[in-house]
Amino acid sequence: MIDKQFEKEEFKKSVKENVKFLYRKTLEEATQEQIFQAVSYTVKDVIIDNWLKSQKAYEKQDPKIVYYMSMEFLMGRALGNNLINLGAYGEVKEALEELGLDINCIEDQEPDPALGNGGLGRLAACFLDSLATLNYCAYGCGIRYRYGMFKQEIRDGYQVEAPDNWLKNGYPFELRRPEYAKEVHFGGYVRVEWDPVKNENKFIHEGYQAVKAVPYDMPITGYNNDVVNTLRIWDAEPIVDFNLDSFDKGDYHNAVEQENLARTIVEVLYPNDNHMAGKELRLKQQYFFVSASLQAAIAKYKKTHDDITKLHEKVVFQMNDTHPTVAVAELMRILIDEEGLGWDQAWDITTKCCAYTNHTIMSEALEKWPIELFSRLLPRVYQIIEEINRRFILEIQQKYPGNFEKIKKMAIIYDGQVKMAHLAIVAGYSVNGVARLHTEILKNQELKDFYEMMPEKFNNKTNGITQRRFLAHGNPLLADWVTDKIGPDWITDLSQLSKLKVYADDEKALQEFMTIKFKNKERLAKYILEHNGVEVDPHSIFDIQVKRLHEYKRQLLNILHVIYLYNQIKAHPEMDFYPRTFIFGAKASAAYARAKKIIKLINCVADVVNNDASINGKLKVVFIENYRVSNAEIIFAAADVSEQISTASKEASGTGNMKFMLNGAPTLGTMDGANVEIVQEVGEENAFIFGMSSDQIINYENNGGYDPDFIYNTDPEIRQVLMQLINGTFSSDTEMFRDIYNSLLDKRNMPRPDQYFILGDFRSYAEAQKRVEEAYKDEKRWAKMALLNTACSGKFTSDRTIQEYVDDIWHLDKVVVKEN
Ligand code: CRA
Repeated sequence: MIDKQFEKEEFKKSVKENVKFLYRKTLEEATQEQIFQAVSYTVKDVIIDNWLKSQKAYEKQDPKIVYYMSMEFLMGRALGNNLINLGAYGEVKEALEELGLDINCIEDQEPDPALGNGGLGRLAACFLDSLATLNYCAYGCGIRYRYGMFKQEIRDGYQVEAPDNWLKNGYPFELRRPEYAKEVHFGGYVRVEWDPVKNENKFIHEGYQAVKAVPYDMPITGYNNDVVNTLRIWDAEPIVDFNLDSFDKGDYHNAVEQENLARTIVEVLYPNDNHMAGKELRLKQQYFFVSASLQAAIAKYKKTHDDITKLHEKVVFQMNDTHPTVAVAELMRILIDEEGLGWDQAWDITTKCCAYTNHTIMSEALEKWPIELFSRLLPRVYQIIEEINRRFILEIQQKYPGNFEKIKKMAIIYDGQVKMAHLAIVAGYSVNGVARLHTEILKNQELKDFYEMMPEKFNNKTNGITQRRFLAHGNPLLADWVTDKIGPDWITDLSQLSKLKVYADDEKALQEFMTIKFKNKERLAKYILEHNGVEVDPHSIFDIQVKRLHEYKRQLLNILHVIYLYNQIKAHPEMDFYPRTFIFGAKASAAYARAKKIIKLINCVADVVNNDASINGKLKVVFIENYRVSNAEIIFAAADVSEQISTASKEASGTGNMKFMLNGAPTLGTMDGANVEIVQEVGEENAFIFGMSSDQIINYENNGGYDPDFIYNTDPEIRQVLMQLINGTFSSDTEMFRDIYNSLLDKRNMPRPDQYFILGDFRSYAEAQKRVEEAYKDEKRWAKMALLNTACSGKFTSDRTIQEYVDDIWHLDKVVVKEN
């Protein structure tokens, strides 16, 4: 049933009134951006009613709550998604049309709230969508960065970063909640005082700097169930009262420092994906939002419950990677210092409330903090971690007497560093990986010692994505077609897609499916022309790799293969070659020089290839600027081939792979991350698998690597490609790509040349690409493959993932908000 506010006449009236009140303008005078704001306020009105209703239902039903603790939430735009979930997209689209407005243009006015880097942050956003849709009470807890993920501009082929001032015009879908502000303390020292009543030491934190954490709430709408949950992100403000106090004491300097701390702490998202920079400000950010979120969660619990020792019956904190792991020590601090519990009781509660998800085995991503920094910034929390560590080491000694290797490998504090993963595993009651292969590698390699000591904690939760955003909203043509064929239940039960399998040999259905794909390719071609000024042919194969730029993801393998194809076409102009458009989209961390060079290389190759008339447009290379959630939706819908070519064992799961599959693009990939499960679902004959296995890679790594020289020496075509990196083919500056060349071949490259086995997998990749071409030439075969990818993608909904978290880890209660 459609809400009254979305009856067209009501809706139009409300939009006009909002334009008037907000801007003192008529609709005709208002800009598109102002109309976006007005429309959003109308939608928010409806959401607020459901938000209140949800809160009332939660108060009455008192369900267990999951707090999803995450440094990142890559939300993407809210307007369209909210309309989809409220079941009002069509209605509003028509109402806007009647006002002479195009809903796509209005949606395009919204800045992407980009409070995340890549997969991990987008996963958090999909999880919130699924939690609300499945009727679970959940809070997302994070930071309201003033500047989100930087905007990427490409100038002269180089990435240039521009600030993402997403709050510039005010964000309509947020609500400031000053009444829930909390204080967070940094620095200072811990004074120990004897408590004669309790007959024990008291620990008093003094001389600290304080920051006020002020929450902003964003509504998270469930699909057609009136549920509205909350993403609570914290802003930092100086504490005014304390300031005045400081002035009185003449402590001017301290007052200024507190003011500075408040200003800098939430300033900007660290733009690293899968990499730890180790900056002090980052640890401040972590503690800031964790402390505020825990304080708020406990205050909320205490409002309606009086036994703090039963906290775990109503509350669970899920730690999204180690970034929020300081939560376990902060929870101990609150329970001991503020709630007055003893250590054992506090530990019992903490270890029943905290659970940890691991998202990577990349060693440079593992968080380790120098003791000096940690104890200076968080003296009381550090004390508690020391005690956790002391007790854990005793446990190790008891279990493995005399085995000092175990202590060395497993201690939380060792070698002058605090190891956050070890803390998370020791204090968490659950440790999960994000795809089957990844969890197996954790158990058998990276976390082997922990798995042997506490196997009951380890479990797998294969990632998922929300079909509401990545099919219903991003690909309306296919969404309508699917609904036409199997009804609308797939929107909340993606396993229904398997019913599409009966159309795998139905010529009419296959043709419809491919016609939709073609229209989506035209839509993307239009976007590329408008935003990149490159003309691409929607009849060519759209071969797409979009994801963060990282050496392990091997965009370099892709572009080297493009060069190889280019050489082939030039050498054999008569060769039968199906036209191909290679599309890239990727942001490189601002400080990751080699990744930025790879972007430059892609653009330089594009320049040469796209402007070489002699190849008759058979090859095109496009780098889409500023890849982000909003253009991702358009890109996935238009893909023929999904490039998932990471070095096996390195990509914990991947989630882009699932979005492509859902939209009918077969995977060209390695047996890595969730690709393994994708292939299992769709069948090997409907994917293009290549490359070394994770066992082979790990085997090489444990035995000092492999020899890329041998390949260079014995394969002249690969050698030619490598030569072209340094002989001026793609840049008049022959030194331009020297570093990339050296990364593959120079013995001095650390830790070893071609660390990611690009040359090792090159031939196998080229052969797989050949198979792609052969398959594509056979129209019927390809259509069947594409359709089967959509039909077999049901497993990869985040609804399934969330239900598994609920069943195995969180044990939440379903709530009812919508009365029938
Ligand atoms: N970079 C993994 O690399 C995975 C996501 C979400 C990552 C991806 O393979 O799909 O997490 N890891 O689980 C990560 O951020 C800190 O580790 C990612 O997004």
